[in-house]
Amino acid sequence: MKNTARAHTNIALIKYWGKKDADLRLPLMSSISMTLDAFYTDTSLIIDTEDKKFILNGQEVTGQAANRVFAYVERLQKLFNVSGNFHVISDNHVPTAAGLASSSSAFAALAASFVKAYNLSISTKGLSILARLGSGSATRSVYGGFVKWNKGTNSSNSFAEVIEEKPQMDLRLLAVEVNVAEKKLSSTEGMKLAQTSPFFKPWIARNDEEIEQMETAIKNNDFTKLGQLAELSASEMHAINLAAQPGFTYFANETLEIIKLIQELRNNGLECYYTIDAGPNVKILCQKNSCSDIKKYVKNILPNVKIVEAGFGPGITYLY
Ligand code: 2P0
Repeated sequence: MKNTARAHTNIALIKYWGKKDADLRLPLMSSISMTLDAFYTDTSLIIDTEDKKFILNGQEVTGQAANRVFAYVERLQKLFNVSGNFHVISDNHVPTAAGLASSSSAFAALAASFVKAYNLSISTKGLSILARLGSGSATRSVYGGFVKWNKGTNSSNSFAEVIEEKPQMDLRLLAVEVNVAEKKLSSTEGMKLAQTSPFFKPWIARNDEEIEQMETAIKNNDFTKLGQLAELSASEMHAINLAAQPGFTYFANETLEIIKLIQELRNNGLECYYTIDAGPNVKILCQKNSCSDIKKYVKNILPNVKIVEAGFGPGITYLY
């Protein structure tokens, strides 16, 4: 029986950045993402063990990170009226060089391994709902390709669906890791603060239109429109953060240097766009034939950054 679940990370092209219900992780906006092939988490849930353990990349984890994982599994146990101690064994194949958060793949893989361990019969839609309870972005990692998370109005209608599972679009992502050791504000905390910004409400009001435009760009295989919309969504999110009360930013000096470079490359005819999450790292959206030139230009201004290239990844799979 295949007990290990594999989920890939995703990058939001239209951002999720605000909750209307923190406990249920119900978002204030719908979002659209691209699942990535290069980064994934493999997780097995072993049940009816003597004690409770979280083992990540071969090492036992304790403290806050372990407590979040335990609380999540216990929450699912309550929901399904099952019990028992358990071991969560995870391997994260998210290279530290990528500067990508792994909570999307981590909670999607954990939700899937829970369902498998207890032999529950649940649809992929149901799995997407369960993943959402662990981390909002995990709701999208259940599927591959281009994915949309409909915000919904309650826990049973807030889940993701596929827009295109195996997209034909010529689209690559270059994850550029900026070298900073600053402690970052978690997504959960950042999105709480963002709601104090005067630009937050106008942004929410634009969500339906932005989602519709992005879906159209995907359906039309329109890389230019997709890039423009993704960059705008990221810029809006980060402008909101700057104008929060108190204001904050995830940007480092290098983040701005790369943004300026991307604008300059575009002005010179090399088409590429940026998107940025809750950290200083920049993800560049580009087409296959321009990847190597773009990497070279980034290295010219920042020789020490690491760059990892990714394409479209699949949804949940079960291994072993
Ligand atoms: C996203 N990001 O849509 C957004 C856009 C970054 C920017 O990190 O609090 O880890 O667990 O629901 O899913 C989403 O943060 O936050 C996130 P929680 P999550 O991917």
